[in-house]
Amino acid sequence: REPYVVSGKGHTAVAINAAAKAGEWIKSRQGQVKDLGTKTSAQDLVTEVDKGVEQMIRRLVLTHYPDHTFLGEESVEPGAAAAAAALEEARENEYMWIVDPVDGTTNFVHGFPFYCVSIALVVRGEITVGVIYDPTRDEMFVAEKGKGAYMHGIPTAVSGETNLSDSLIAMGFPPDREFAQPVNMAGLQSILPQVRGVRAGGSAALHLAYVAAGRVDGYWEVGLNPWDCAAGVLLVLESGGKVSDTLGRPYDIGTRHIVASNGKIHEGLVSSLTSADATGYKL
Ligand code: 2AM
Ligand code: CA
Ligand code: CA
Ligand code: CA
Repeated sequence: REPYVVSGKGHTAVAINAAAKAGEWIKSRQGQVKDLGTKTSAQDLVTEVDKGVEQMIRRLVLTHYPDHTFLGEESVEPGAAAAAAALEEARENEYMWIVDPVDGTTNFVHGFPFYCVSIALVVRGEITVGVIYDPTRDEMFVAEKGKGAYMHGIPTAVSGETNLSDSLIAMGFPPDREFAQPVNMAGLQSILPQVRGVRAGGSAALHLAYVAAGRVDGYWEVGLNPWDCAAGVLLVLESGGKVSDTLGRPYDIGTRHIVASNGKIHEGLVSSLTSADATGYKL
């Protein structure tokens, strides 16, 4: 394997190091969860590994940058309102780390090897570093604002596909039955007949990394939080792709309903979701 580091710059090296250590630990715990709990619903899972890994990453980051703000999924009360409030508060600091210790907890719990660590650094509202690490495949995706995106030293690039009908599309089903499930069913019904295939892997961050790497042509999901998206969004943008909300408006760190693609099929995805009233927004 090529070294993980894109440049010698401190922030990126710290993010990569934390993601690598965290990922190694998560992988070693697969199949050995001791404390399985739930959050907003019986489908919204959390384990001692999610909490422990978040503490580990927090320590690794704050040792280097004690003045920075650390926003981690497991340190925020569950629910959209608490997430928005935590983001507002964290935004007051110039430097904000946004971390999802395990993205794809349900997969992790079941031993379905599709989960990752996601670490982003936001500087004055701009995502400047994005790191996503898949410990199962030992794949480290790294993006730096203005400097491109890489996996183990090799630049990642979105696909060149221009036809929706030849596209492989990823989506996600967050475990929110009241809000997300009806929206997702409508979206799936609209998009599935128009494309080559649809995949729902269960990790928003890893799906975004796969858009960046050209492994899928596009991806959409509603009801996400900043820690699911921030790192992956920079990966997609630095790989030549496009990210917006489900109505086609520019992505912002508070965007919850997201479309990411190679750019060429973006308009098709957005208009399909809009015409099916599957954007997650009240139209
Ligand atoms: P997680 O594994 O970190 O919780 C699956 O479609 C995606 O939804 C995953 O990225 C998953 O992240 C996320 N997710 C899980 N529970 C959620 C919830 N209650 N609300 C919003 N997103 C959630
Ligand atoms: Ca979670
Ligand atoms: Ca997540
Ligand atoms: Ca998580």
